[in-house]
This record gives sequence, C-alpha cells and structure tokens, in this order.
Amino acid sequence: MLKPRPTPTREVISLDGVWAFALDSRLDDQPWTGRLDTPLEAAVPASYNDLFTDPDIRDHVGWVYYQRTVQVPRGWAGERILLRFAAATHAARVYVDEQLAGEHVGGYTPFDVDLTDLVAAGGAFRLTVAVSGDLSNETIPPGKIEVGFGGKKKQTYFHDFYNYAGLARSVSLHSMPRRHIQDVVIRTDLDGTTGIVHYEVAVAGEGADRAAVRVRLADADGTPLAESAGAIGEIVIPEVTPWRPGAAHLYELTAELTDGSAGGTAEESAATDSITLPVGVRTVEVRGAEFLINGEPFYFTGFGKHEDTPVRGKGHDDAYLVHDMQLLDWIGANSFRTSHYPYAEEVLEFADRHGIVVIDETAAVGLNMGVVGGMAGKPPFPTFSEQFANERTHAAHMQHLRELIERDRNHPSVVMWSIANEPASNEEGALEYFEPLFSLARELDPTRPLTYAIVMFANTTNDKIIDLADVVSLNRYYGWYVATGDLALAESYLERDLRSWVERTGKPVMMSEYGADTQPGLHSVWDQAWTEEYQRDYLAMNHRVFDRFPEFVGEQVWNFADFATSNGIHRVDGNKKGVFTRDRRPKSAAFSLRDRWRGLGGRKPGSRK
Ligand code: BDP
Repeated sequence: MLKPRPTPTREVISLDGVWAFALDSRLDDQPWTGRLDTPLEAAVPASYNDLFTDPDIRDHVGWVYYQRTVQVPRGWAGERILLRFAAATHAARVYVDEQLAGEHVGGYTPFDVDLTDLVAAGGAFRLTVAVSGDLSNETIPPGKIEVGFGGKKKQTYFHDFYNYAGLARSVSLHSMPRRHIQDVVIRTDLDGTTGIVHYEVAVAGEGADRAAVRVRLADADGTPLAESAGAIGEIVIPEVTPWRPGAAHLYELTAELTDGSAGGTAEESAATDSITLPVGVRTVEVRGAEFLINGEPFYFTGFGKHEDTPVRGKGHDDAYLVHDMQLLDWIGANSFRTSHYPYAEEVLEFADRHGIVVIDETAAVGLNMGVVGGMAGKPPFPTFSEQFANERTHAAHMQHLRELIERDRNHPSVVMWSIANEPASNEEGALEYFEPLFSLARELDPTRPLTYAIVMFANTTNDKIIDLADVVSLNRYYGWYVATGDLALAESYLERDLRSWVERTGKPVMMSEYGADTQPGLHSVWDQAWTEEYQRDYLAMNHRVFDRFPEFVGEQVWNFADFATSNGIHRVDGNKKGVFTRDRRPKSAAFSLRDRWRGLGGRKPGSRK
C-alpha cells in the first residue's frame, strides 16, 4: 500500500491537529450523528492514554470517539477522494456525517476509506472516528478483558509494554485520479557493477486495462537515468551506486499513467497519474551461516526499540525520530528491530535515507501461554487451541502480515521480516499455525529472509518451527531472569545455548534481545542487579560469548530506551532495560556499547583488519 504523497496528479491534506474527544461511556448512543458533547480535545497523532489526568481515560476499555470537521478542496471535483489513517490502534470505525464509511482492525497498519461517493468537492463534512484499544484472543496482539470489582472492565495482555491506543499516527485527506496507480512493487538485484530495478505497477479504476504505463528512473538529484514502458519491467543501471548500510544511496522511480488521448503516442502524452518513490538498489541473502547485504557479510549492532515517549505514548513524533536515530549513530548501532509491531512509515523512510538496517516485525507478540505460566514456561492451557490462538487469531495474523509486507516491501532499509515475537514455538500446534504464515511471507516477498524472535524456553530440542526460518533470532536473559547476579553461571548457560543453535541449525544466529533492568544512578562494586555497572558487565559477558562463534551475525540489545509498561510487581515505573532512559539520557552501558560498536562498519567485532 502506497503512502499518500503529493504529486502533479495527487494532493494530500494533513488532518493532524487537535480533535474533539470523548469516551463512549460518556456519550449518547450513536454519537457520530451529531457534534460530540464533550469538553475534551485530543492531539492527533498521539495515543490518548497519557494526555489526560483522568484515570478512567487512561485505562479505558471500549471505544473512544474523535471528531473534527473536514473541508474538501473545490478543485477535487471528478477525483477519487480518500481518507488515510496511517494507523488506528487497534480498531476503527469511520463515520462521514451520519454514515459508516469504513472500518479497520489491526492497530499498526494503514488503511484508506473511500469517500468519493460520500462527499463533494468544495463541501465540508463531519468526520467521527471511533477507536478501540481492546484486545482479545482473536486480535494481533492478543489480550483479555475481564469484568472486575464493581463491574468495571479491565484489560490485561501478554506483553509487557503499555497498551497505548488511539490515533497515534497521521490522518490525511488525499485525492487521486479515478483511473490511478494502485501499487508499485519494486525488487532490486545487483550483477557486478550493474543494478537492476524490477518493477510492477498495478493500475485500478475504470479503463485500467487501457492505460499505458511508463516508468522513469532518476538519480537523487533529479538527473534522468533510464526509462521503461509497460506495467511490468526492469530498468538497468550500469555503474550503480548500491544502497549500503551506513551509506544510503537512493534513486527516484516515477511511474506514470498515460491514455494517449492528448495526441501523439501514449509514451509522449501527458501523465494522467504520477507517483514518485525512492528506490535503493541492494540485495539481501542468507548463505550458509552468513547474512549478506550486497553479497558482503553483515553484522547487526543495535537494539530492539519501542515507539514510546512521554505524553504521546506511541504517537509518532519527528523530533524523537531524528533524536533516536542520532543516538543510534552516536553509539555505533547500524540497525534496529521494530519490536513488537510495525512502526510509523516515517521511521522506515528515515532509515532508507540514512542507511539504517531494519528488521521489520509484525504485531504478533504474546502468542504464548507459557509466558503466563512464569519462568517455568508451563502453559495453563495450550497456546494453539480453540481457547487462545485459534483459527480466527490465525486469520487476523495472516491479514496483518499481508498488510505489513504490502506496506513496507519497497523499503531498502528493511532486510528481514520477523513473523512474531516469542511465540510458543515449543508447543504442539506451532508448526501448523506458523507454516502458512511463513509461506505467505515468501509468496508476498521472495527476496527477504524470515525470522521470529525465539523465547527463552524454546530450545533446539523442543522448538518446532526453526526449519521455517532463515535466521535464528534469540531472546535470551541469562544473568537477568535466569542466574540473576551470577554472570559466571550465566556465561556458561549462554555459551551452551548458542552452541546448540549454531551446531544444530547451520543457520546464522543473532541475539534479538538481551538486557538487564537498570536504575540510572544506582552503583555497586559487586554484581548487583539494577545497577549501571551490572548492565555494563552483563552486556560485556554476552559479547564475550557472541565473539566465540563465527556463525553469530548480530546483537540487538533490549532495549534502546526505558519504556512504559502496565502496572506489575516486576516493573518500577516501566521497563528499565533501556540503554538510554525514557528521556534519552545515556546510562553507563551506552558508553561501553559505543566503545564496542563504533567504527565496525557492519563487520563482526574482532574482525577489524
Ligand atoms: C521479552 C519480551 C520483551 C520484554 C522483555 C523483558 O520479548 O517484550 O520487554 O522480555 O522482560 O520476553 O524485558
């Protein structure tokens, strides 16, 4: 799905700003039929939870309503008119005046609502959006709502990060020609110094089959390089400058529709629709135990992140985006995982422009009843059963995976898909559940390797799905949840665990999570959990072990920054495994990571020539 961008044939109007806001429980039935009777206003984009001081809003279960008036430009007569929600977490119903105009389920992927037959160019309409943060065992991610004390509904979930909800990403009104470019899929190849851009343009609308497609490729400064005609084709770039980690190079591909009616041949006539996309030419491949980008072994350094900031919750914020990416650069990180859901498109666009490598993860976190069973990993009932991850959960997961890949497959920064975080891959039914998901990912994108982040209690003996994946991504907390404060014991456990994955799979192995909660300002001369020294020493112990394995291809610390969680006895004002605090100040470990990572240039530590 293409992100709306202004082009000569398309316009985009941002609807971000301050909208009227109310909880369903404080409104009459069918609140979309009139003006919301509410004193509250909410910022868009932002999660609504932390905006207000009222605890009933913060942990509201059910729908909330956002409302504003939208003016349609006079010049849009005859065009298709659409609303774009970059995300509505986790479900939305969109009303135009009195009418339900569209719905979407899934909190981290975009959707359009077609208003062409509902609104008039030059007119205005009342836009009401109902958003629900509710989760069930049939949503991705899963959760549970119970009726508790005094009849109050309470939501719990199977992941630790706080379940922020609302309109956390941009909303826009956009236009496009009736006959239009629906999608462009780009795949790239390298053959020596030659780059090849394969493209496929999908056209929709009346007379779509009659439209001619032409495609032009230009260098980033606009210098034309090559052209091609037809909806499917390839463009060859002799002496290509590839997109490289740490050295992004982007070309611009413009796809145009022509109908030949303006005289001359279809190739010469004016474009009836036009869109321009950045293109990075690069390859990704897993060969043996190596992860190759442009045919060269790549070593991941970086973090699992979260979209999480004070006040905004998961609301996208360009200032935090720039600052976080600056900190990645400062510390020498070359990559991050979008744990545990697809991030805002602006994040991937930034990564494309700056050569930052991304592991793109679905929102499938918490498909694991073993986590409920505590460290023993004993599920109270089977994860893959009618009671929990059932057929409907699976359908939601498939749909979500499709939306993720269709949104992100043109980003050169994305080098791998992560199908789930810590699923119960050790339980019966895991293979049946995951096999169709891996097949779907390969069908939608045959170019990128696949992985999933492997939970602590899945090992080489009981894991049932590792054969489906290309890369072994391990979430391991030896020295934190296991062998707490005993780094020597932790080191022996970790070494044994890694060795077993390396020897039994023959695949590249990386650490997708390792970390220790750390309270900044707490110090000790001993191996004392929660101190800044312990976080540093814990990481150093991990690194010693990683460096013993040539098959080890990367390290992503959990987490980049401290983040909000639900209340619980294991968390002190959130998860404190950040190497930076929630307001992005470095803990002591940040400096030791910087010493290890700076100047590696994507090579394995210790392999510097
Ligand atoms: C892992 C989860 C991650 C948690 C982390 C932790 O993948 O989301 O935040 O543990 O406990 O199991 O810090």
